[in-house]
Amino acid sequence: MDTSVTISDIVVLQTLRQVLMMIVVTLCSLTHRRRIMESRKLYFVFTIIILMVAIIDGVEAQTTYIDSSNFEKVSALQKSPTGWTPTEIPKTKDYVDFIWDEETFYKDKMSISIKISKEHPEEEMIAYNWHTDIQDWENGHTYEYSCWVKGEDLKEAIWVCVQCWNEEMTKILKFTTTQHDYPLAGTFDWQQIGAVFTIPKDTHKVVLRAGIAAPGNNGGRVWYDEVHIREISEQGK
Ligand SMILES: [Ca+2]
Repeated sequence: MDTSVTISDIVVLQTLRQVLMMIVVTLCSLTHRRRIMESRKLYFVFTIIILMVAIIDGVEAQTTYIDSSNFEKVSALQKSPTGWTPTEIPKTKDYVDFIWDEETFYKDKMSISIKISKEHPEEEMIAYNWHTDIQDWENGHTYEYSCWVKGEDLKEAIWVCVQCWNEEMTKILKFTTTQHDYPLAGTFDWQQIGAVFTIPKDTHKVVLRAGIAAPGNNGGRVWYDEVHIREISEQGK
């Protein structure tokens, strides 16, 4: 029986957790004003809610990732997010900002962002992205990646994709992207996206890219936070 927890399961659990915590806060507020906790029934409801929140936290804590990025600073000397590199193109560098952002983030204190100027040349079709090499994967195994994203003034969908490369780095053996299942454009608040991929034999490098394209997204901006990759199943299972 497959007991793995998918992205949609985690989103449902997180939403349920938020609702339960709101009920707890409301109950605490009522207690303060009306001594309502003298009721045994309400004590019982309060206890059940706290237990459910603890169970949800336990399910999330059991999720094991092969690779994760939260984009937080490890040391004061660090100049860029650990393991991540921007695609910087000399002739358009004045029109694109790759930002390690301390003002907008989904969790903790930092995220990564790409901001494309309104003046970016119209004739340059470029897929700007932050990218990282995924670690600790195995050929033939199936993995799920997930990421929280936020967008502003985007005309074309943002994407998070995975490329499985051959040894010579001349051919992509497998390409997976979020664009079809999560066609997110315009201005939108933080939400979680992701996809599932199986690594073909003869793969030597697996690269995850998070980005937006110009000139379609000129004047737009995207943020990424909490990137996770976890194994779904081993070969033959
Ligand atoms: Ca973060």
